[in-house]
Amino acid sequence: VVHIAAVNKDRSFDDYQRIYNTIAEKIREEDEYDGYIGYGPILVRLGWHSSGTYDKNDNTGGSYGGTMRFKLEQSDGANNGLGNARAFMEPILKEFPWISHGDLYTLGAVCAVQELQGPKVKWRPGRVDMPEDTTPKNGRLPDAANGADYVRNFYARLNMNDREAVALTGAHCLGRTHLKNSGFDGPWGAASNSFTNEFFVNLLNEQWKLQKNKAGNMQYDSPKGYMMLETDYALVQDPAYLKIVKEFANNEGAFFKEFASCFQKLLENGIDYPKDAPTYVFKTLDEQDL
Ligand code: CCH
Repeated sequence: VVHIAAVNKDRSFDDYQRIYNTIAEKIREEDEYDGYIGYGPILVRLGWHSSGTYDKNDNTGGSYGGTMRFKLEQSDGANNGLGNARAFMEPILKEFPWISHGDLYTLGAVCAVQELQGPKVKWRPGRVDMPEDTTPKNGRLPDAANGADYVRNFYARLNMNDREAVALTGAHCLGRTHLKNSGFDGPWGAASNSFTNEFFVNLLNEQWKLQKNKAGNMQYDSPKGYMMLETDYALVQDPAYLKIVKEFANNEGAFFKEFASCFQKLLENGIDYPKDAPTYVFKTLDEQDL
């Protein structure tokens, strides 16, 4: 399967920055969502789940076709709760009907990372909506009830090495788990709507205890009320992962740099960009005094 980015010559950086600003302003306005966490974290999850179906072995899945707009993909149990993020995007699609679903979902994730004080993430347009029969089968997103070997294998399918796997998981500084969505309960830390290296600091410094939650699933809990999935905790159980966790806990700049590059890679997996395709770095609302 080959997915070639289609660059829309009628659209410029300003057109995409306008969409960025519209999403960013809506995040700012609707700040009461999910106990005042806001929509940032779930927009990051929408972009990641749109991309996380990629399989490097046959180049299927990924963000290109925008197949997250179809019931088949939405009904994957791993996507429970993302209806709120898609509903957030509905009026944006109405206002900018020329953007593809894949471009919108990935741009939304980049916008959320940046507006929540994370690193600048380069973004390229050109994803094209594809028909329903190209939707990947359910079951390609990760299952949290697993250890380091599973995590390493999972990220290998996305063409990600150990350092990239650890950096990507650091997005769990954002948001929280919800019993009604995933059967897990609680946030990973205190600052659920700002992008920091707190996930790694908490992994190393909290007193973690593996226990069964109200839904009967195993998770690590700390006295402060934070949680870790088993796949998160695997990052301190495996010696190669642990080394990287320590680096990112001690050096937020190193985490930001790695996250910016592997998040772009995640969102672009499986897409061929023509040589003349533009790369955009969006300005935050703050930088525009908006
Ligand atoms: Fe994640 N994630 N994630 N995750 N995730 C959940 C929530 C978020 C796994 C499982 C879960 C990444 C990797 C993994 C976010 C970003 C990323 C939830 C709770 C589970 C379960 C969902 C709920 O209950 O609402 C597993 C397993 C992996 C594999 O290692 C990666 C990679 C990213 C992004 C780069 C974000 C953000 C959330 C919070 C969403 C919210 O609504 O607050």
